[in-house]
Amino acid sequence: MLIQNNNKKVVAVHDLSCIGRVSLNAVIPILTSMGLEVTPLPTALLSCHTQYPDFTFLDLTTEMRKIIANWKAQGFRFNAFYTGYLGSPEQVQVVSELIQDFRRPNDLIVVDPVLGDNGHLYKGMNEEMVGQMRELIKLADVITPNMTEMFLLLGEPYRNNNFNDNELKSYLRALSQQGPSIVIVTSVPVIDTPHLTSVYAYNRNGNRYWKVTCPFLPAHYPGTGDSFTSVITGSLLQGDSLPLALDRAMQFTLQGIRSTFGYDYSNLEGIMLEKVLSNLNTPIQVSSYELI
Ligand code: PXL
Repeated sequence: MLIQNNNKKVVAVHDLSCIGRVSLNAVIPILTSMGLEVTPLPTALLSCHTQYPDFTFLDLTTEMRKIIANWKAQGFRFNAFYTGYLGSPEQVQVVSELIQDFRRPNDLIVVDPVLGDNGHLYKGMNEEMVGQMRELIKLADVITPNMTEMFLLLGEPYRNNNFNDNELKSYLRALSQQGPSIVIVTSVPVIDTPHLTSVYAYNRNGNRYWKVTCPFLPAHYPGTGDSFTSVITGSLLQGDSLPLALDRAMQFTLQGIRSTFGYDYSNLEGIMLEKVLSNLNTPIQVSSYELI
């Protein structure tokens, strides 16, 4: 008897930043630990991520086109496409074509619309990128913007206080109407409770809204969004429900932050993934999701 390899294959379209546990440096170990086969499609090569005061940047758009053509010619197949930091508006176009060429009916398309944080665009991002990202999310099944990215995609001014559940639900619904059936918004502040942060999610299939809340530590670590969305992607590909995927991703990210916080350490390096990767193989202990 021939035994088939049923491993799921994920194309991970992110940059490779040598320093700092962001993008491919986070995505590959997390998805691999979750039993998925990762095919990286690097979008750019950076000496370190763009929150460092200085970095080198090699755009890989031309190489990406060659890699995709080569995969196409050899008939390679994948089960999921997960995109993150993209280096230029043209690259968004390349990724849209990749998805449209390769996607099969049961494939999972996850788009993390990496554009900015804390009300600001990341260095190198501009309005044209925002416009392109609005197009890319139309192809996605799942998107995971933070609050800044949510407002950019909706074309509304950024604010970060006094949200009630109904307001958040209408934002999630508005984003879902643009294409993705699942919308997950991260780092939502909790009214009058600065030590907590929430993730809100909407699944148009079933018309359900979910919320997961966890402690907020006053430290910023680049790449936590990449870790969060990698666990969501791995969890959904393993067959978990959306609320369970939310719980796993939230808990893993919190474990990573807690394992790092307290060291004499440059936060720019990101969370110490090495210390918590093995937690991805343990069953969830405490579930905290709510249906709202
Ligand atoms: O997802 C975060 C990220 C990824 N890649 C690059 C970045 C950042 C955030 O700063 O600069 C290159």
